Amino acid sequence: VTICILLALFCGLAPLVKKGASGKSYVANAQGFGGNIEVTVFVDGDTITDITYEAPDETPSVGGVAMSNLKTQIIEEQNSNVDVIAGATYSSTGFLEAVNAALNEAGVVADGSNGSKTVAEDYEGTADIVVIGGGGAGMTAAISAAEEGKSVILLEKNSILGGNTARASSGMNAAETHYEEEQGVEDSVQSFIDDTMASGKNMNDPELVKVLAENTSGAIDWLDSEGIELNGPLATMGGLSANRTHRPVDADGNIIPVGSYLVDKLSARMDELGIEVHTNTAATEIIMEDGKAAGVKATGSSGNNVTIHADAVIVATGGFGGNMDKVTEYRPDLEGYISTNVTTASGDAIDFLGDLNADFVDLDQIQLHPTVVPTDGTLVGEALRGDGAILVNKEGHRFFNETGTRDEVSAAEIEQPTGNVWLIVNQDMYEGSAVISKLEKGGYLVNGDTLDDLAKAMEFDADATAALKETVETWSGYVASGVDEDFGREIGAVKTDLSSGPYYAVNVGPGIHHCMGGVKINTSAEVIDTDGNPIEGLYACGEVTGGIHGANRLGGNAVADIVVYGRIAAESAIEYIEK
Ligand code: MEZ
Repeated sequence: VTICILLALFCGLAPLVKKGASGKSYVANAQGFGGNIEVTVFVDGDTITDITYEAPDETPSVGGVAMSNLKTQIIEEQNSNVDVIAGATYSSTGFLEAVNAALNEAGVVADGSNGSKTVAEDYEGTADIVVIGGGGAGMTAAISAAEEGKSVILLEKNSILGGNTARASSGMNAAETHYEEEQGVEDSVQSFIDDTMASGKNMNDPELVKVLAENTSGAIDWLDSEGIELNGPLATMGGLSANRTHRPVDADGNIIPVGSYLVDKLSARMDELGIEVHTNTAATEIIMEDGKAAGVKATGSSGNNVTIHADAVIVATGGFGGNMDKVTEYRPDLEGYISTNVTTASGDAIDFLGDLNADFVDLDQIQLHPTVVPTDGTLVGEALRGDGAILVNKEGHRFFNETGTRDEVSAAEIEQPTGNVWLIVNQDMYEGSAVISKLEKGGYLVNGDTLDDLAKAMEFDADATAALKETVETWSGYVASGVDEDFGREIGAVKTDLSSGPYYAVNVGPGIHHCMGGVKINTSAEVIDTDGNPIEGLYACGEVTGGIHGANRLGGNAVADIVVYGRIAAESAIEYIEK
């Protein structure tokens, strides 16, 4: 990062680095996960402070206290009133987004991650390819194109890169990979297809699904080649008939959230490749010349005009699950649900692609994820259920197969007395899982050495406490016998029988998570218009597209989608440019 910023400063790009009120050039980079983030502040190209900020245990991982502590600490460390630009490569349940927002509020301008730029003045640039959206799909496309020697400019509406990818916790589904072979998992591309179609209620576009399934193994190899290794223990999630969820681990072998890992690694690679990134920059219009996409018009942070001319445009703006107006336009019944989405998943592409007569499919297919913290939308990863967590209602009873598909489990939760339920794990699961420790650091877990203690922490009455103890004992028996006599859950992948404590629980309920619908594409990621023809030079990938996931997406298939179709969009754009 330092090298990039120094290069930027010494190579005549200085006007793109913001000057603060003090007249100094400044940029900060923050990265990390869980309660810990590392913040590096550069002023005039020199590192002036390099600190690790640990959110105090009593501090929620989202909230004013943590943010103001961070700001104070930066200022104290610097011992001067330097202007700071904070960028974050990772957003832990919105933590760093919140940090950025706080710094912004304090009059400190967020400048995006890894030396990316927010340009306050009108700006005009040219590249071979412009990518709109800096989540996993956009970054994959940008990197793939840059590695083939194309110049790329990426625009991101948020102040940081990552989009909803940064929030994915569990993993990436892939079939017939070398990791599956090494870990003795039997799987097939056909099984991936069958599971995806069944979960999507056959509303999916079968050609798009086939291409997704056939390319997941190659996507894992590509990630490997980028130094992005999903080499942890393979897991399962709702609706999967094999342990095909690939997860990353840290240096100590602890399972870590897939999204932050990907975002950290992909954004670092973008840096290495020198991809020009404009954060705080929202696309408003695709420039068309002679019926072909020829660039993008966007609005920067100060309302300034950003115009990028390019030979091809890749749209990777994500869904609209962060925009309740749009969600309820298509699904009035979802009014009032919390969302796991970043607010910049706002569906702007529906407008600017709609202006071009692009076709859209399944916009009313919006997924509720069953394990979302109802107070703030924090996602509790689905792989925890695959690994052995159970769900109980406030009466202490299990009520459904925890590894059913998301639509089924969410619907079952809505039927429960409060609509919210408890996800229960134990110390066996906590060991080796940074995913669980992250939830604890965030203040989301209650715990108890015994089930009585846990029930007390969950404020269960005597009947519910007795029921909880019976539920766990019965469940342990099912794990031992290999048969869930109540709900027919597959026991194979379960790693603990929950028979011993200490125990931990998190209150969860359904939350708006994924937009299955979006702009229509073909298997080359070309955007299709309402007459059924590709719009020349225009490509789309990731959650902005519709048709891949049908009526219900499988957990872990979005991460597969962004890598597979991000790469395809780049390949198609390159082929088009070179023709
Ligand atoms: O695919 C997802 O949405 C995902 C990985 C979410 C999760 O539960 O972690």
